[in-house]
Amino acid sequence: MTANSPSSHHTPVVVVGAGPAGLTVGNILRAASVDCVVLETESREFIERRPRAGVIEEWAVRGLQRRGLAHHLTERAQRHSACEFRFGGERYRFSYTEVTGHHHWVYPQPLLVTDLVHSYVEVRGGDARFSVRDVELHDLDTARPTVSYTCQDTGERQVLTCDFVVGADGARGVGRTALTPERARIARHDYGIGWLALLAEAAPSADCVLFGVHPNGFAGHMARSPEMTRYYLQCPPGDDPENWSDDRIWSELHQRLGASDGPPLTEGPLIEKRVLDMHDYVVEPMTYGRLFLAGDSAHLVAPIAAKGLNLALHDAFLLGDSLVAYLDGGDGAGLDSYSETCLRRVWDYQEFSQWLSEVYHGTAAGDPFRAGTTFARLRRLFTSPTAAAAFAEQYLGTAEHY
Ligand code: RFL
Repeated sequence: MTANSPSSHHTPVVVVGAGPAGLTVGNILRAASVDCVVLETESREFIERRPRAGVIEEWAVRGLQRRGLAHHLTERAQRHSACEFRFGGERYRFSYTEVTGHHHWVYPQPLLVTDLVHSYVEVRGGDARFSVRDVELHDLDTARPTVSYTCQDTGERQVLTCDFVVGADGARGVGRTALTPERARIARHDYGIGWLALLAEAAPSADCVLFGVHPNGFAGHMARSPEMTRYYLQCPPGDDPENWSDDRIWSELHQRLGASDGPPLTEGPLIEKRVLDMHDYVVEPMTYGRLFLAGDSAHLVAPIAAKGLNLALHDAFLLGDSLVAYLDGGDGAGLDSYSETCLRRVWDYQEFSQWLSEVYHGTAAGDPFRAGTTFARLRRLFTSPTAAAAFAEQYLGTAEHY
């Protein structure tokens, strides 16, 4: 099929993927009256319920606010000012707000996606096409790329011609696969570790994120809402969630997050149980011709330091603003430097995740040397104000320059 077929249509930007990255770009374009089409393989109902992230950095919320996208978030999200490490049966609270004056926002990703879809479709009149199939990208190295897809309702093949394609379709989409080894380098890192990711219909058991550093393996506790808590348990990579009965899960959580003076965990039904293999990748550069990747399609960061959603938003702000500058006024400087600017923060966050991974997992590696250095890292956070300030800056993403 060609761009001249009867079902073809032109729009300045096609955004592939309605996750936080794609929807934020779409909203920025629509706010500047730039037309675009957002294509999404899942239904609207599905993406508005898909549970994932929850921790959003302050600069990212400010970025959403500046673009009129954080109204509900700032009304409903919780602010967190500390995290707590638990090891050797003791609690070590790290009050990052005391160190930096900054905090984290906790707002479930499905709520953010719901807000972004609503703003894009109902408020800004954006064109979003859900449940599409077989999306393909063509002619990306020309000034007139096309995107084709099959419409679920009619079964017909549709073609969109455009000036730019935004590949915001996550880790398994077509955006990343378009960046073949001849077009970009993909750097990968595998931690060789799995996490059993759990969602419990249970109130959070603490007013902050908990990191359990235990000889059995890492355990994490992250509030999502007053009724919902995310837990993680380190497990072998590729482990079958069926190996984890509810009783085994709660028993391990109690052990790994236990502390002599800590209140017991509040248990509840486990509504999600899946194994995530901890790995990262970075696509460099994040662009090819008229294709610009944003979010997880360009860089996957294991949820160790809760950075993925934040990086997706960072890309989207830069890309949305740069596309508007180019399409409105012919200023291409932002698009030219887009990949390089994003990647500086991406690599910084990847490095921090790697550092933190050793803190979480080092004591359970069965290697007394790694256990010794892990405890040294932990002790340093609570004895050295300089180390504490550096950790807080990385944890909150508050460095002045990347
Ligand atoms: P998304 O959210 O994956 O959205 C991509 C969208 O593209 C659609 N899609 C396609 N659409 C059209 N054509 C195709 N061919 C398509 N293929 C796919 C998908 O259906 C989807 O709707 O990517 P985006 O926008 O880049 O956003 C990235 C974030 O979702 C991700 O980084 C975070 O969820 C990662 N993450 C966390 N990040 C944080 O910053 N803080 C956290 O606390 C945090 N916790 C997590 C997480 C990710 C997790 N999982 C499931 C991997 C916890 C978990 C369990």
